Amino acid sequence: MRQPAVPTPPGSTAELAVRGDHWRAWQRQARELDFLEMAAAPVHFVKRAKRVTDWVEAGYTADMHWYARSLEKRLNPRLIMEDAASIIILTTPYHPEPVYLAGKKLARYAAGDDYHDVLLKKLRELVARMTADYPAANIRPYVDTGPVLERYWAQEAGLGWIGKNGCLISRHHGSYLFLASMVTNLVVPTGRRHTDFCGSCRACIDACPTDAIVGEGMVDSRKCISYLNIEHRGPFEDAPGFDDWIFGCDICQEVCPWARKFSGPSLIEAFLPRPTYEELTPEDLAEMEQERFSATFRRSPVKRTKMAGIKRNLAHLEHHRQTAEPDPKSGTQSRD
Ligand code: B12
Ligand code: SF4
Ligand code: SF4
Repeated sequence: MRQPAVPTPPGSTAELAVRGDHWRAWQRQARELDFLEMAAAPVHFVKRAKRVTDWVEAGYTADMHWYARSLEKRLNPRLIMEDAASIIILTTPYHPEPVYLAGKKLARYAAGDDYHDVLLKKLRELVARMTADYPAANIRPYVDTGPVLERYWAQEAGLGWIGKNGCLISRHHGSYLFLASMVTNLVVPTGRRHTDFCGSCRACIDACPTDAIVGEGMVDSRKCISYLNIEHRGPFEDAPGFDDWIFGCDICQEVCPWARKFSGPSLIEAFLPRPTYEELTPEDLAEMEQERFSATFRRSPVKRTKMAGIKRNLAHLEHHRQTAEPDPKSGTQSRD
């Protein structure tokens, strides 16, 4: 895709230039709201956009057709907000220890309440404060809910780098982090692009059981367990084993030395694991009726697959457990 010129935002006047003391006060408030870090990058047309267009053109979006529809906005934030000047990214950790649902592996990010709801609420509080300080401000907050390349902007803002596993990794906090973003016409103090620290390591690429990491930082969703057991609708055709993951997958982070060494606890109680999940048996889950499903997974990201999806995933794990063949990656009998 040709890189269009990005004009200077029309509103970059004194009333939109944020003073350092205001910025620091907002960062303090962000910490009080349980965000770990808050940093910003100046708006520009995404560099190395070909990586993203290649990802779409290769079919790596699988059935996430909404992604291609918003591609131009993802590459050029001025299509989201004409006078956008800065993109602000915030991080907060989720629970870093293994989590189980009915004895199966559950992605850590789904241990507690849905992060979209929890973080958007916090973000809106911050936006209210920022708008009170700068009435001419236009601020759009997103938590995975808008056409924003959140990991890209996090790296541009200096919060970490996009690892070969595709995740944003912080040198101080690992990668079990949620990202939240704001597109704004405010001109805020910006950080410096973070350099990559993967070096010659390729542990994530080697550990991915379905070979879904097809290039450095390039994940083919069609092969990724996290896509298949969360986003895919309908029955699985020729799907691989899921290594006992019932919802999501954390393998490419579990093996990452940065995630292993630097992950800290979640700061938000709503993200802690729910004890009821461990008490459930596979039979409970398989026989669950809608009413109990809705109560058990109230406010949880697991609801995204709906009851039919989670039962399908469970049946898939059970099927693979029965037909398990030696796992070529570990040389041992596969668990699923
Ligand atoms: C679509 C999507 C998915 C898809 C596709 C994943 C993917 N890798 O793209 C699926 C469903 C598979 C998925 C899975 C997961 N996701 Co997801 N997902 C998204 C979403 C909505 C868009 C991501 C996207 O734009 N992908 C397209 C690719 C092309 O974009 P990109 O990787 O950013 O592209 C950059 C790199 O290629 C990089 N690059 C350029 N050149 C080079 C060169 C090298 C050498 C490298 C390494 C990189 C690099 O620059 C490109 C431009 O930015 C974001 C939210 C958002 N709005 O950003 C969440 C998001 C990325 N997901 C998130 C999470 C937590 C997950 C899971 C961990 C959940 C789980 N446990 O199951 C897994 C991780 C799988 C993985 N290894 O990536 C978090 C990640 C937080 C973090 N610390 O990084 C996000 C940011 C949501 C959030 N707000 O917190 N996800
Ligand atoms: S989330 Fe799992 S399946 Fe997807 S790339 Fe990472 S290790 Fe592979
Ligand atoms: S496992 Fe190694 S290559 Fe993969 S993201 Fe972590 S440091 Fe980078």
